[in-house]
This record gives sequence, C-alpha cells and structure tokens, in this order.
Amino acid sequence: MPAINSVVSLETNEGVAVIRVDSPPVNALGADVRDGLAGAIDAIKADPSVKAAVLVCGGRTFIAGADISEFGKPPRGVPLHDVLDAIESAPVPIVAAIHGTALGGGLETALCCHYRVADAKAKFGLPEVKLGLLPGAGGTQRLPRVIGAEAAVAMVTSGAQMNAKAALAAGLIEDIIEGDLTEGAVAFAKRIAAEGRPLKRVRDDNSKLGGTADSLAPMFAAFRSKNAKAFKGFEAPEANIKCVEAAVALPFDEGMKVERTEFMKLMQGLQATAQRYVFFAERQAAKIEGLDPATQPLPVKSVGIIGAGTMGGGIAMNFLTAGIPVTIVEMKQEALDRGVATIRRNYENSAKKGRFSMDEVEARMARLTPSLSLEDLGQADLIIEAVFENMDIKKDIFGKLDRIAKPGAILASNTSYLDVDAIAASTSRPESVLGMHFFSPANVMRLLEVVRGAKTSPQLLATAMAVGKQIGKVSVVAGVCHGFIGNRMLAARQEQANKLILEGAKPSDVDRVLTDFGFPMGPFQMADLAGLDIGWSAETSKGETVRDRLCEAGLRGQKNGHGFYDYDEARNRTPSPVAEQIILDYAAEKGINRRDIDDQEILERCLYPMVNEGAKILDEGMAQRASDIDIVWINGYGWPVYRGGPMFWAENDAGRATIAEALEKMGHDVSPKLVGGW
Ligand code: 3H9
Repeated sequence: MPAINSVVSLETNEGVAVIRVDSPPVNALGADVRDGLAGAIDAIKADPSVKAAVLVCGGRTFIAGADISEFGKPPRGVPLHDVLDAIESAPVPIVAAIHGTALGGGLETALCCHYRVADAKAKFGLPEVKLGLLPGAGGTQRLPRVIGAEAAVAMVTSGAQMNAKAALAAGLIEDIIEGDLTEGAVAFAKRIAAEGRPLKRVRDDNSKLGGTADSLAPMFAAFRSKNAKAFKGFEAPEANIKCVEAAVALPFDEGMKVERTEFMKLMQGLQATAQRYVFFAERQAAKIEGLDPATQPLPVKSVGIIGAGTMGGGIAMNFLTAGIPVTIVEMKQEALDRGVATIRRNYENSAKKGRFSMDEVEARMARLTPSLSLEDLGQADLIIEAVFENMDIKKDIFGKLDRIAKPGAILASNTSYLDVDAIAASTSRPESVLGMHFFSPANVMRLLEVVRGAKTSPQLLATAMAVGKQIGKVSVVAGVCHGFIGNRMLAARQEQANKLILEGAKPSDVDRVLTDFGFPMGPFQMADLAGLDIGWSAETSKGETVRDRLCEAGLRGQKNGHGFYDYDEARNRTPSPVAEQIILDYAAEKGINRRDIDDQEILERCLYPMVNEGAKILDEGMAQRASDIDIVWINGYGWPVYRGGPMFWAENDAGRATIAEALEKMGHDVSPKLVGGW
C-alpha cells in the first residue's frame, strides 16, 4: 500500500480510498499517526476520483486512544483536534471500520467519521475517566448526540465498554460486518456513495440527545446522587458530567469549549498524573526484572487446589471461569461438599444477576473435579495449597506433593505470611516452589502477589505471572519476607492504629481519617469485617492486646453484631461503648496518658510508617520497583487510585523529606531509600 508515512497508508480502488493505520501495539494516536491521518485526508481531498473512504487499523485493535505516553510532554505533530476536524469536514463520506477496541481518542476519531461499521467482537468505550481525565477530543459532545445524554453520561463516568450488538442497537454503529472487515467496509462505503447518502456529521444532529437542559436536569441530579459514593474523592467523574450537561445545554462549539476547559483542568491536576502513572505501573508490574527474554512461560492446562474453604474455593473460581479445569482436594467429604456448593452458589448468584447464563454456570462447574485424595493431583500443571496458616501442616503437604506431583509442575502456597523458602525446603525440588498469595474474596480481588523463593526457577516464576494475567489478576513479584509486600506494610499501619486508640484517638476517628483520605474502610472497620477472633482462641488468649480483651468479652465483629462498632440488622454501625470502655481500661492498666490527637497526626502516624516499610522493602529487594508496591496497595488494600499508591504519594504529594523528618521525630528507624530516593 502506498505509504503516507511509517504508520499510515492510503490506497484507492474503484473510487474508495482505504486509510490504514498500523502502529503497534494498539494504534494509539501518537504524533506519527496524527500526521499520517492528516496527510491521508489531504490526499483524499486532492483526488477527485475518491468518492468515499474507509478508516481501518492493522494489528489487534482499532485506535485505542490518544498516546498516553505523550501526555505532559511538549506537543509534536498535527494536533488531534485538527486531524478530527479534517476527517469530519472531509468532502466524501468516511467510514470507520472497527475491530478490537475503539477506545478514548479512538472512539472519538470514529465519531468524527460519517459512518461506523464494526466486526462482531468489537468493543467501544471512553475510558478517560480511569486516567483521571475526560474524553477531550469531542467525545463528551458527540457521544450524547449519538446514544443520548443519559447513556453517554453513564459511559463516560464509568469508562465501561459497549459490545458491537449493543452499539448497533444504540446507533453507535451502522452495521456489523461478517467476514473480512476491510472488504465489508469498502462494500458499505461503495453503497453509501452510490446511493448518494449524506455526510452524516454527529455535531450537526441534536435529535438524539434525549431532551433539553431543563427536561434532563432531574436525570443528571439523580445520576449524581446515585453515584455519589462511587465517585467520592475523584475529580474526573464530575467534570465528565458537566461536559455532558454542556452538550445538552449549549450549541456544539460552545460545548467543545467547556470540554476543553475541563479537560485542561484535569490534565494539570495530580489525580490525572497519578492515574496515568498507575496505568503504566500496572503493565510494568507484569515484567520480571533480569528475566532472560528467551524464557517462555509453560502452558497451564490443569490446576490442583488443596483446601476447599473460602480461599481455596475463591481461587478455584478464577481458573474455572477462565476455562481451566480444576481438581479441588479436601480431607473430609463434608468440607468438600460445602466448598463445592459454595462455588456453585456464587456462580448461580452471578447468573441470577444476569452476568452470564445458567448454561455457563454448568459449563464452569463441569470443569471442577472434587476429590478427597492428594494423589489425584499427579497430572496438574499447577498446584496451589490453600490450607490453614500453619508451617508444619504446609511442610507436610509439600512433602507429599513432592512425591505426587509430576516433574515441572508448579507447587504454590497461598500463604500470606509464612516463609516460602522453608516450605520449599520440605521438597526435593525447591526450584518448583513459589508463593501465589491471593486476596480475599479471591474470585473478586484483582491482586496476586507471586512470591519468588530463593531457588524458584525463573521459568516457573514467569509461568505463575502469565497464569495470573490469564485469570485476570494484576500480578506483582514479591520476595520472601514476613507478610511479603502488602501485609508487611499493613502491619506497620496497624501497629500505629493500635497505639493511637490507646493514646487517645477513638477507633472511629482513625477509620474516619483514613476513609476521608480515600480508603474504602479504616483499620477497625476492617478488623470487624474480617472477624476479631481470626487467629484467636479462648484457650490460648493471654489478654495482652485490645483485640484479646474484646474477644474475651464476646465481641467478634460484624459476625455477631459487636466489635469496635455495634451493628444493626442493616449493618449500620455506631461506635461500641463496650469496646470504648475496654480500650480505656486497658490504657489505664498500661499507664498510658491519654490526650487529644488531631486528624493530621492520625494520618501521618498511619501512613508514614507504611511508606517507610515500603522503602525498606525496596532496600531489601523484596519488591522489584516502587511502582509495584503502589499496585499492591491499590489493588489489594483499597489505596485510592487517584493518589497513585503510597510510594507515588510520598514522592509527589506528602514529600519524602517531610515523611523522613517526621518519622525521625517519632523515633522510627528511617529507610535510606526514603531519604535518598528509589
Ligand atoms: C485519550 O484517548 C484522551 C483523548 O480523549 C484525547 C484527548 C485530547 N497510549 O494493555 P496492554 C501500551 S486517553 C500509549 O498490555 P491489552 C501499553 O502500555 C486514552 N500506550 O494490552 C502496553 O505497553 P507495553 C484512552 C498504550 O491487549 C501495550 O500498549 N484510551 C496505550 O491487554 C499493550 O497494552 C485508553 O485508556 C495508549 N493509549 O489491552 C485505552 N494503550 O507493552 C488504554 C496501551 O510497553 N489501553 N498502550 O507494556 C487499554 O485499555 C489496553 O491497552 C487495550 C489493549 C484494551 C487497548
């Protein structure tokens, strides 16, 4: 094909020009693509033989958006707005031919084309909100003019994708092409040219907005209040809503100005910087430092799971959902039956909510083989142990697996604290052993810590990371240390939270400060939710911690309605006077002088030691990079994504020097990396 430049080509046949973008990996709208598109439109304008054009992409997807790596850098090439104006005002109809995902600037480009067709698997979305942004190339103004303001506001504030069938029904595309997409789109273009169909410009048509500013005001108000909780703390959703309101209230060009202003405000803010950083950090986390590039992950076609409790069952669901057969092993028939029934019930509940069909439930359950014998795991490619946190039990199981598992199988432990090297030492093949630490509920939480033992084979580590991706997890490599990355830092926070409530803060104060910061819940709400008696027993309780005392007094957390808080039927909580008294008595007994503690101190004492622990994790090489730590905290512990994770926050918001100085004053042992940088 004749090249316009290195990434865009143009070829005209029988009056139809095909503009082809080929810029791997995802045809993002970088300077070269923009320049190439502008050049192609110029060439089309100059060629009177062209009666219609098709815009199509090579590789795995249609344009997946603006090139995020260009954000915040000096501008190069033709500005996106100029390219889109040129497309929209082209003298002949341009048909976008979409496959893969038309996202962000990609969908905005398609919305400037006069017609859109797609293959049956194509998906459409404006995910800018996930980057702390809004669609800044006309998406907030054009999408409502195609699918209506109500559907558009939901789409831009969630970043959710629409499939081809729904897009056809919503009028976002004109046709679904079966067979070759380019050929189908060219035939479509010829047809509209032959029929003399008009150049449909989305900007000119207000008929589908669905109402006026007045008539739609209640819809916007209801949308805001319905989503208030989900949007809390984020700047981008409100900016997106304002732009869609402008699309309804103002002429197109005026609406574009509102979009521009709101976009620039977001772009210059710390939230967008943080969310963009998280986008790349998440992809970076998948990469193993120092891995020989020739290393290929092994195929994992069958999985064995030991333990059908909450964790084991949740872990199994990930694989069943991804189409990978699982053998799940328990010691007793009753526990096995209960575990299998829970998996079935979870799937059925999702099916009842319309997420998939009952046939799909059966298909997933058909991949599950319940068993009472470890011997049945002999052929599994990957075996994950998810039993009670007890080193002796784990060593015993791994010793048995060493005898049973086939050579080359991965032997993984789901331990959240224990020494993976000690577990590996109970086998004759420590190179096959690693940790796969899932987070509860394991079928829902995205985080997976893959723990690399001292002797873990690089190929098996790469396989575990690849499996994580296959089952939709965000996987992070961690080294062997107590609590790995996430729980080790959590312990630093919990230690301070426990001290704060003895020194004078209320549990509800600590929780409030952290939820105001953006966590979904604070440490004491979390303790109540998990159950105060986890790892506690009446026989062994020494009454040495507040938790021991609460359990001794019969407070168990949400499960019995009483913990740091009392809970009513609807799980509304109020601070528990019983817990409060227990804390006061305990503090008095320990001779702790209580005082007023302000919110700033609570925040600093909870978060600064966490950051310090993160820096120590880096000092010790227990995480590959600071951004991996951020990914752990965002995906496993609810750190607000708009604050970029604890290490990003320390670097860009709170300030490493400020934190180091404060920790010094508090008497902490400050990590060299916190002072010198990571
Ligand atoms: C926008 O459009 C603003 C506009 O409104 C205009 C304003 C004026 N840019 O995810 P993957 C890289 S904002 C640069 O692993 P998958 C990615 O880093 C944008 N790079 O693949 C990775 O690199 P590496 C709105 C990008 O198949 C590689 O491509 N659009 C971009 O699992 C493969 O990515 C979005 O937010 C980009 N836009 O998923 C869409 N996208 O190999 C963002 C990807 O070095 N992208 N890369 O690690 C995605 O959601 C997924 O990448 C996608 C493919 C679904 C497309």
